[in-house]
Amino acid sequence: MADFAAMSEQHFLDLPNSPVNQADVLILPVPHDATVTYRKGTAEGPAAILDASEQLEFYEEDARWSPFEFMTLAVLEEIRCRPDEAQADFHARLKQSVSVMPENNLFIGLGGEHSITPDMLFARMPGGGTVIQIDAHADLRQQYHGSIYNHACPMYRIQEQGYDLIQVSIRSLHEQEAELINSNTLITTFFDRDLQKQENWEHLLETIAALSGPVWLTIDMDGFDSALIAGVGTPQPGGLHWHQGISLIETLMNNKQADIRGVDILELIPEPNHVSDMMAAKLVQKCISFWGKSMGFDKRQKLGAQTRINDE
Ligand SMILES: [Mn+2]
Repeated sequence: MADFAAMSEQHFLDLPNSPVNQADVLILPVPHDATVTYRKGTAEGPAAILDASEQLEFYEEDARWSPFEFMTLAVLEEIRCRPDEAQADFHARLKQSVSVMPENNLFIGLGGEHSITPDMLFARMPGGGTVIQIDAHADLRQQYHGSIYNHACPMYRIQEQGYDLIQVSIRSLHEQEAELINSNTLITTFFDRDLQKQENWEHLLETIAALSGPVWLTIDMDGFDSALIAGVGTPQPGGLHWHQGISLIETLMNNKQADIRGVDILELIPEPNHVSDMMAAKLVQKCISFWGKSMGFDKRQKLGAQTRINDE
């Protein structure tokens, strides 16, 4: 297990990787792009996010600290579908790989397409819990193009297992998905248009602040405004502003009753101008910063990853 991380040649913020069982943050690249239906390229997402992270400052301006003065991290060796590997076998292997990782850390999966979320989530919170999904699409199709592993289906697989689901920024769905939302009391959907009203936005943040128990946050990049994030495969007009996304993450990470079992950031297609890549990288940084500050890691000794390099 310990040399899992040592084998990885990828880095976040250009920082040194710690052994997996000593890292406060685990970042798993999953460059998987098997079923995307419109524009391809999500397999390049994880590497683009890690590349863009080199341009971030160590100082995180919202929580006003440098998380990696105090925290360690490990970018894990990526998990990708082998040539000729069946989709079911790949997804089972991904779940198995994540299930044997140490648990006392912040886990962040980088996609890749949205089909990878159930595997990581089932591995990290097998006993149930709440899933917060930022997404333009409901992703509640039972199957699509003949596969339950299509990127239109992950939230169906999750609600089917009895997890509570909170959907945010939804603005495109099939009639059957709308019927499922109406009939399944485990699903709470905050439609994008409704979130334009301040009272509904505040209700969403209050809902997140009141969560308890295991929680997973899945961020499909198309949940954000496509004028801001052009680098997605299935763009939809409307969507969250940057600062709304940050407020949501901050509210979740500051909720001490919530046990954050993992985050995933998915469906990025890198863009030549790097705006979308940078935004995804900065979302990773915000998750780490808010979570670490909430855990009180700023009171630790300064023995983090950043103290092992010279950033001048
Ligand atoms: Mn999605």
